[in-house]
Amino acid sequence: MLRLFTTNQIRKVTEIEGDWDFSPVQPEEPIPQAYSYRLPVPGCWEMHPAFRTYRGKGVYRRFIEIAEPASLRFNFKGISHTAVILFDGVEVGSHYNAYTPFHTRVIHDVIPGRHELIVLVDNSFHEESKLHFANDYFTYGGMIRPVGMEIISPIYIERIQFTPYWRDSIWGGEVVVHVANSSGAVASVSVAINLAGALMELQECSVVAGATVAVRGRIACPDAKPWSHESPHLYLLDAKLYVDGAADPSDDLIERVGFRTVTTNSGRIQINGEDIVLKGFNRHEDHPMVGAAFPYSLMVQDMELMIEAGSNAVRTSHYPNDERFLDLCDERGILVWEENHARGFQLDHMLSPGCQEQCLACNEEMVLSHYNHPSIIIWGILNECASDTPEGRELYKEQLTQIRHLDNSRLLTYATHHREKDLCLDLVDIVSYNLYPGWYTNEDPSTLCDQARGWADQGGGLGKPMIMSEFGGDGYYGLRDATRVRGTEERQADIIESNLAAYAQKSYINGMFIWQFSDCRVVEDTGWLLSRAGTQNSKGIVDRYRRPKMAFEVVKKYFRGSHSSISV
Ligand code: ADA
Repeated sequence: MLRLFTTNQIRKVTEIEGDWDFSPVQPEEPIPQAYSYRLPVPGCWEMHPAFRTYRGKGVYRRFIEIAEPASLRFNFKGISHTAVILFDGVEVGSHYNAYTPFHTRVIHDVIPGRHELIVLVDNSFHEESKLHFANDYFTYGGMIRPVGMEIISPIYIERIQFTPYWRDSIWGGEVVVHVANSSGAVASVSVAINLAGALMELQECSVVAGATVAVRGRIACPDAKPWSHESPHLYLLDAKLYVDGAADPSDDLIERVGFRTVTTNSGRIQINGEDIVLKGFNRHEDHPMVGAAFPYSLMVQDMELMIEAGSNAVRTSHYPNDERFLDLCDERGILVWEENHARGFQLDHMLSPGCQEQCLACNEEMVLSHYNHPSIIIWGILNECASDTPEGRELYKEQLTQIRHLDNSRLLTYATHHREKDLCLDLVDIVSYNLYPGWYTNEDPSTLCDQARGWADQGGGLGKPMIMSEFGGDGYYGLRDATRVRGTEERQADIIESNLAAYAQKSYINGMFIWQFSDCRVVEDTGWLLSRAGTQNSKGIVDRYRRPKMAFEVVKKYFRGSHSSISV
């Protein structure tokens, strides 16, 4: 399943799921002589007994049958972490970063018969890989997210960008349809839009060979109902492409959108003009049975548990998520802070060759591919990186400027642990702190929170909404002890209770994200002084198998509102 709704009626899209041939390869051996394994796609190779801890290169192969002459394009939702794609031995695409999708180029004039698709994958850590390295989560290997094959016309809709607005007491939207021309000749194109019962023709324009054109329009939708946490109304936006005055459309793309606005005012966050307090979890896409390759059923399980705990929000720490999970957030009305892929970069790492470029590429892919999800209300960048240095500030600034340029309709933030030393708070809409009172320090959460407000006010965040973006502590599932010592479920529950009790009383707090939803696997050799016991980060309020710990009930008590003034 690529998405939770049908994205095309004209363009033929099929998922290439199931077993692929697989072989690990030596660094200097690009294509294997033989394939001894078969691995499921989507899937992580760590789930196979032979590759539980394999870090290196591997090659996937699949044969494709084509019935009629066609142009093809492949859509890879996520390969961890570097990919090179070969079609009949010819390179047709490449990509770095596990957590953002990409397409191959259009492959023209594919003749009927059997064709070979090869994907070279690398999950090794090395100097050029700045986003993936030994970290406090796990970089799996393989084709971790779905793969689609499109039979596509040479002139096609590349993407749609929909920005909703509320004007003169009705909902409407700005629609931008990007049309690409991979043919050898200039073409004249027009687009018909159908959205929430409203129809619109986007003006005819020409697109030269090899180029892309943005066709724009504004559409009023008087019958549309707003999207919100309580009532997440969704609408299909159907775009049909007409080329050179043809009577019938030759391509289409269907997006699913919602009508809502996101603003800040008087130090608070508003959805559709109404103040909101975000109550949620930091979530890694990680599960012991599947690694990072979540099937839909496990996404739903996570979602239902988070809803049961009373949350209305999720932070996709620390990378863009599988789009099916975002689709699910759209459907269930869960508000999303989606984050680029960057955790814990020191300044020298940020300044090292390639790092900023890899972040910028990730930002662009994240924003452009996930632009239409009404659930996403915040873009986040660079978790706990060097926002306390002038050089780091320049890099934060460049990335935030880039995202504002790509999307001016959402709020921007980053999670900092630099306390009074942070230098970038003036650059964002929301101030977000990762502080761990009760776990990494013995500070009182209420006093610390007031202090943090003071740092924000002094440091460029005056008058801005504030979120406690991470707090919590380790709790080993099943370790219960009346002494309530560190690591017990009791102590973890105490820490989370004291944090939530404090933040619930602060009128300037607009959001709280518990670290973390579930325990997650971490890379064994992080080189840190204190490695994580059991190679897992154990701060989940459910364990890796989603069994609730004692803290789960505490969260429920606060997030569901019966024991606090947290209101939504
Ligand atoms: C940081 C970081 C998280 C996690 C957490 C912890 O705040 O953002 O990824 O590592 O600390 O558990 O210590």
